[in-house]
Amino acid sequence: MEARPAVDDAALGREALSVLEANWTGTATVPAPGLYPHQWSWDSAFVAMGLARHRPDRARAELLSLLSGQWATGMIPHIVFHTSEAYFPGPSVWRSQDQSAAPAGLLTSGLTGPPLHALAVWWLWRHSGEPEFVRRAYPALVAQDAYLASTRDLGGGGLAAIVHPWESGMDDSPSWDEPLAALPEVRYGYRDVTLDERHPDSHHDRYVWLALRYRNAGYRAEYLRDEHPFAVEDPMFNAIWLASSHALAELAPLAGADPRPHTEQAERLRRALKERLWDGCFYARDLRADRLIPTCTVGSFGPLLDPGLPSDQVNALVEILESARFMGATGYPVPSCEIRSAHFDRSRYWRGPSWVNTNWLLRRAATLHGLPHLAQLLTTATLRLVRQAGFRECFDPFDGSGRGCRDFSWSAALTLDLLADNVVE
Ligand code: 9WN
Repeated sequence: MEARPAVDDAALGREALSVLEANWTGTATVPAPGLYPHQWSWDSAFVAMGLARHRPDRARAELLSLLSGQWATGMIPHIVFHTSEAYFPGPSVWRSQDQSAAPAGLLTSGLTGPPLHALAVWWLWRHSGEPEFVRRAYPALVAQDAYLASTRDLGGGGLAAIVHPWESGMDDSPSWDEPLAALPEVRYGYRDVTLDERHPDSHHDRYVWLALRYRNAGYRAEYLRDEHPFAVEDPMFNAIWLASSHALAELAPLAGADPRPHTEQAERLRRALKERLWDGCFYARDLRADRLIPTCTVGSFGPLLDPGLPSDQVNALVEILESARFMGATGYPVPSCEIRSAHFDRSRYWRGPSWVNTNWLLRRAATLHGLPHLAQLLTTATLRLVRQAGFRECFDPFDGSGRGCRDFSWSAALTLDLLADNVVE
């Protein structure tokens, strides 16, 4: 454990705000200086939610700047490049400028990310009002929803498929091992020092190969449907979409729109998650092999974000989450992979460490299901992590020591939100 001065809540909050100030470029908040020098999709949504009570103006600017990268297809890219700072894979890999659907004058990646943005807009609305902002963002959010429902329903069962591990935001999760192993042996050839340093032992050759295949196919929907070799229905990605559908239903009247399509979408997603991914726990489905991937990860608990999840599923998931398979055995919740799995690794990115963003999502889920004890435990333990180790990218789940980069934006932003709610009465 790194030594770190103990700080009180007010000081911790000030530190968090100063990290976010330092990571603000004038246009967007970078996830971390140096390592991640551009704007990432779900990072921006988390940052906006964390800033909602402190800097709603900045939170709105953050989301609008991300939405400016949206493609005409409705796809919100997982990275928007506002500057020319070096990062691999950068604009020369994605070549968004060659795509007529990409925004003019702004470079982006060609993949998408977890669709958290409607929830973020709702969160901002809830904490700061401002119907004008909702009206402005609403059409983009509806277009994103339509894109997922049409272009990404590759399995035809009502769920969206991710077509690259990077789209999950949980890049190295063991859930992708099987579908990645089924790809041909590839050597991309180009060794990128920064990528290898960021995440040693990752499947980088295959990641880059997959991205290039999709790009070379012109990011076409037909190619994804008929040829792309990686297509996975991920419970967390779809649960976030479901949570955003509920949010859209509440935002619709503010934009003068009918909430019903969004309520129906949420119900469709709930049914599809159960039919396609439930087997006592939620698992990812490999569409190319047509089977469930039998590893339980923190993503398995994503469907708890649905306030309408039936109580038998809620109880089963909470039992697993609190058991010695997950937070019952580690000092610091929530390990990103079940600890008894052969894939568990306490130090490897998304294969064991605990993350502030998934803790925050599960805390929200616990609140939605009337589980205040679990919500408080997640709040307290997450605050303990950042107090002790700083705003690190992720943390060893056993001893709480920091992993990955420092001054990580979503760790700082969500700390602000946890502090705001952590009022002891
Ligand atoms: C690839 C920025 C992003 C997060 C992801 C995290 C990591 C990128 C990388 O960093 O992914 O998109 O270089 O590994 O896995 O969740 O959005 O913080």
